[in-house]
Amino acid sequence: MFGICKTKFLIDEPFTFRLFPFALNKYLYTMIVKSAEFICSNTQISKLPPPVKAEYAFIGRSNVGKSSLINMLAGKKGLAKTSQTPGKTQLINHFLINDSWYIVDLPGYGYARASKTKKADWNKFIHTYLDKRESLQCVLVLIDSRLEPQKIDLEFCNWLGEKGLSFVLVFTKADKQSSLKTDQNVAQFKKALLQTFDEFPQYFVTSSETQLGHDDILSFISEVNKHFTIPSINI
Ligand SMILES: Nc1nc2c(ncn2[C@@H]2O[C@H](COP(=O)(O)OP(=O)(O)O)[C@@H](O)[C@H]2O)c(=O)[nH]1
Ligand SMILES: [Mg+2]
Repeated sequence: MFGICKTKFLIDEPFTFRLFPFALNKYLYTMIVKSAEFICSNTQISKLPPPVKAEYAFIGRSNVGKSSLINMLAGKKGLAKTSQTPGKTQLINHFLINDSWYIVDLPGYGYARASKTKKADWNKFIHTYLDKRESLQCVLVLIDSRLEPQKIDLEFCNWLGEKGLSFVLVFTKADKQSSLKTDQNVAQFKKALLQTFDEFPQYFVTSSETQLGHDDILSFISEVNKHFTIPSINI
């Protein structure tokens, strides 16, 4: 589907990692979101919608700004719920955009007060979804642009790398500090990630307050959608 690139994952043996072949500055137009609707919440992988539409999983630490970003992209304030307090429910939420592709809202990781068992359950549930979902095109890993590289984010990226899953990075809340500070934190994250990867994935700097990143992310998704073909399994 995409150019397959051998990328060295330094901790392990070299592995196959899908890279997106198009550069950001090649995007010609922005997708216009005409409709965005909530389809379902699931606690069971077996009950997800059939994998016949391209889907994009949004994930990150609790409070990273995931719901706000989804609402911003969809142009609908109340679509994904936003809150100051991290939710307890572990749900996979599907939102259908323009009747053609899904935004998938995954539970946030790294909620400090969750018990060990809860964290293990989260891992199993999410890892199974990410690893097995045939129609998943890309994981958007949200990173708080105000922070220095966080171990939990790097570990998650490394897990995606080990599994050979395609991902891009989305740095959130950029309006909260100067662009210089954001650039510094992105550069630090890059440095940290390059200890285990030999290429830095595509990334976006965003703000749900100012809409920064809106056009670029939607253009990226629109480009990937062009290459989507319905998987022949499980239909
Ligand atoms: N200034 C600013 N605040 C944000 C942004 N994104 C999220 N927030 C705030 O950060 C908090 C957590 O956001 P939320 O979307 O609920 O995070 P989630 O837990 O990852 O879904 C809320 O108070 C949001 O208003 C942003 O881009 N800029
Ligand atoms: Mg949320």
